[in-house]
Formats: sequence, structure tokens, C-alpha cells
Amino acid sequence: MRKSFLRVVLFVALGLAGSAPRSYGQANPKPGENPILRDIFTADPAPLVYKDKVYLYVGHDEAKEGQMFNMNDWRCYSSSDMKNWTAHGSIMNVRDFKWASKDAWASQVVARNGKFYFYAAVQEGTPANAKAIGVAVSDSPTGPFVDARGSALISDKTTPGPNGWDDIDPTVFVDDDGTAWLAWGNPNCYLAKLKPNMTELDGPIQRIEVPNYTEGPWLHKRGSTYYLTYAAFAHQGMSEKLCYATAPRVTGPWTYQGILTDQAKNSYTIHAGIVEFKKQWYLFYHNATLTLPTGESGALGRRSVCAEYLYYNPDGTIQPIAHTLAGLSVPPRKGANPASPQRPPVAPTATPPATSAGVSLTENTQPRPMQWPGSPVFSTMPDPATVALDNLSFNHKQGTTSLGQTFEVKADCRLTRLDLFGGDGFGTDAKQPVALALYDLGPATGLAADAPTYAVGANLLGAANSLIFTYTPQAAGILQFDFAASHQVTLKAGHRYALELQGVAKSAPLFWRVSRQDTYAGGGAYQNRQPVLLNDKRGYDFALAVYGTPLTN
Ligand code: FUB
Repeated sequence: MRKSFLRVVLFVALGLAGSAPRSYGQANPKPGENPILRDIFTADPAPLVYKDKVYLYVGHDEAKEGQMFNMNDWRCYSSSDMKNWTAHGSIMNVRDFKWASKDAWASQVVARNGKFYFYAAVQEGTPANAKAIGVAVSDSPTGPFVDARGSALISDKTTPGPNGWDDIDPTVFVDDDGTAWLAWGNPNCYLAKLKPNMTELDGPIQRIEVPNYTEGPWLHKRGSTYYLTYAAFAHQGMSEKLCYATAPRVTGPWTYQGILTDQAKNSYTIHAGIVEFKKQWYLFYHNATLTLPTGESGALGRRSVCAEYLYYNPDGTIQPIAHTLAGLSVPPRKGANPASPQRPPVAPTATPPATSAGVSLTENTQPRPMQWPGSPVFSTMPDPATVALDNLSFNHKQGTTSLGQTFEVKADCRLTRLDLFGGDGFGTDAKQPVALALYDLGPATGLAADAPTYAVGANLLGAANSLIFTYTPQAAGILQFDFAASHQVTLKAGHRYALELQGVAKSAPLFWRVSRQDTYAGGGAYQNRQPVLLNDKRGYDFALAVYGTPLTN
């Protein structure tokens, strides 16, 4: 959970608190009804099937009013029928990791070599003071667990980057060949092999690039297909939903399969745990709908674990899952889950064709660009992935219909290509199209580069119509627009221009990355033709590179 989202988180959580259905948390729930655990507040469920039982490891939410999270220990429950759960109490306290100071966040247990390995996110104490991942071991699935290393398995130094909060939410997956993989992270999804001892990394850290990724990865495998389920969209300013991707190998390539569940009731966060038990698949997650007998009600930091049946389609994709009150109290559907799953269809790596003549869009030309490819005429920043960390779409604030970047051209040139750094979102469709438009604002002299607004004339890219393009969600990377000769307009020296993405207010087909520093003197970032304001601070420049052919007189 990124700190900068705290205000949004509290707003969403408080706003929803009054609307929780009364039936949740009722005194006499049917076995299997959601939430499935009702003795305390629980979060971040991680199921483990061992022998004839499911063991469920959860965080313990103890937040009081005004607190975001207050989590000090991890709990374990078990069940042999998925309806009735036995509490095994606290299996470990965050202070049992002597090097940790607080925050018993998401965890998972895996069985290996006759032992049980417990991976958990915590806050590492001084001097690191950052999120880290520890590993503990036990001879029993219900503990007690003891720190297996005496130090963090993943510390802030293990992963590059400025964020102290990124090393959270471990998931461990042991493949059929015995190789154990650890995935974790927010906002990056990291992947690393574990040594057979399960307590050390084995080899380099890779990154899984999937659209809309926020946190809480969960790896599982069915047949020959690997699945990565994760909490998504928080970095796009929305409550988290679960999305998933599939791959033929754990190292990818991963194919985005879209949304698995909508956001959880009353909870800004959501966190997946998936397991097969007695030939039926299940999704565990949390919401915040429970009221304890003490009268304490659900909130951002007072969540409750729930479970739903999970069904596959014949092609191996997972059917969207609704959050229900009935949960597992009702029988599963008969005949679901075909026995011989085929591999899910691989989404084409080629870009869908643009719908307008005159421009073609190539997606995924480069993930997380540290510099622009080739030789742009100019760019609004040299290192977009480092600087442009904020996401904007047409759903920002009350909704917007244009995202614009103004720029000035120093020498006459013919525009051949534009590169934007962006991605994520829900993709374009008939209801949420996106178009490119370009306007000549006239001579730059006398027109402030960061003017409070700009007025447009004719769209240079098409007299009446903008260039509509088709976009399917990609992980944040370069979107490359190449212009056909018919649309290679002349950009004049000394003129200021406005490039716009135009869309439907409140839609979020894709996000354009914007900086919070003024990286470019020749223009700025706009929405609805007014300077972008991010959380009441100025957003400065969208990540844009312009390519062209010089024109000589
Ligand atoms: O429970 C604390 C944090 O909230 C987890 O690490 C995230 O996955 C989110 O659920």
C-alpha cells in the first residue's frame, strides 16, 4: 500500500463504511457463508492444502479508528470441509523476527522437505526502516514457526528503487520439477528462484510485467498453465480489483487475462489466495463487512477473509468471480471445471490495427523505458520510467475528456512518429474510444509554456475527426504511434503545439504517465486544457517523445 494513497484509501473506506450490508457479520451465519472467519478481523488469506485439510494463514487486523493498519501477528485456521474452520491461534508474532519492528502483513506457507516454510512481509527495524520479507520454519503447519535466517530474506537493498515500501506480499510456488519461486512486490512484481533450502535466493531477480499490477501476487498452476493473480488498479487511483495473467512458464511470457473480481465490499484493498481442494478450486480474498460481537465494524484496517468457488472455462481461463454472501455455504456448480484444460489462448503479441487510417499503434515496444528509443526530435523527459510515476486517464477527479501535453518545436520538421509512456487501464472499445489530436497553438513567443489554458483551432491530424486507435491493456511501457505519409504534418519552428489524447469522461481505457517535476521547459501537462493538478500539487509533463524528419528551406 503506497503511502501517497493513504488519503484516497481513507476516503474510500470511510465513504463506504456506512453502506455495508447489514446481513454481513450476522449472528448466526450458515457454515461457509462470507466472511468465513468471524472471531477476529483477518486479512491477506493464504491457503495451503496439506493431507486432508486446508490450512488458512491470515494477517490479524487490529486497527482502531484513524489507523490505516495495525497488524502484529499471523493466525492459522484449518478445515476439512471448507465450511467449518478451526482456529489454531497465533502462529507467529512480528517480533519473533528479531530484526523486524512492526507490520505483520501478507504471508504464505508452503510445505517442502517435510517442513513448513512461512514467508511474510514485515517492517524491518533500524537502520533499514523499510518493508522486508522474512522466512520462518516449522515442523507443523500450525507452528510454532521460528525465524529461519535471523535476517530478512528480501530487504530494501535487495531491490533497486527509491521506495521503502515495495518489498511486500510474498507468494511462493513450488513447481512440479521441485523449483521454488518467490514473487512479491508493490508496485513492481518481482520474481526470483529459491534455493532448495527455501531460505535463500538462487539467482537474479526478474520482473513480471503485467497491466494494472499493484500488489498481492499469487502464483498457481493448473495443468501446464501458470496463473498469476494480483491486486490491481490502486496505482491508477481506484479501489483494488483482482486481475490475472497466464503463462506457459513461470518466467513468462505472461498474457493479461483481465479482471477476475471486482473490488471488495467496504475495503480498498483485496488480496487473493487460490487453491484446489478435493477436486474443487477456491478463491480466498478479504472484504471489510464483518461486525464483531464487540460492535467493532469493518474498515480499511479491519478486514475479514471470504471464499468463493472458482471455475475455469474450457480454454483454461477463469470465469469472473462475484463476491457473494452465500460463499461456500451453497454447493458448487455441477459439471464445472473441465478435466482436461487446454492452454488459455495466447493474446496476440502483434498490435491491433488502428481504426483510423493515417496512424498505426505498436504496443509494448519497450517496457519501463529508462530512455526513449532511437533519436527523437525532443522529449519531455529523458528517462520516463524514472520520472513519470503518476498515471492519468479520463477518470481523474470529476472526469476529463482530454489529456494534453504542449510542446515547442525549435526547427521545422515533418512529424513521423510519437512515443508515449503509458499503459494499464481497461482497453478501448466502442464505449470508451481514445483519439489522438494535434493542434498548432501559434507562435510560442508571448505564450507562457505553462499557460493556465490554451485554445485550439483545427486538428492537424484530421480536419474533422481525430485519429481513433485501438488499445489493449499493456503493462506500463512505450506506445508507439507511426504516421502514414498522408498524416505526416509539418511542425513549424517557434510554434507551440498541443498533443491530446481525447476520450470519454470517467472512462479509463489507458493511462498516460505524468511527472511531478517540471522536466520540460517548452510546455506542460493539461487535462481539459487546464494544467494537471495531482493531489492538489502541480503535475508537470506527460511522458512524450516526438520523432520527425528535419525540413530545410
Ligand atoms: O495487509 C496489509 C497490506 O494490505 C497487504 O500487504 C496488501 O496486500 C494489502 O492487502
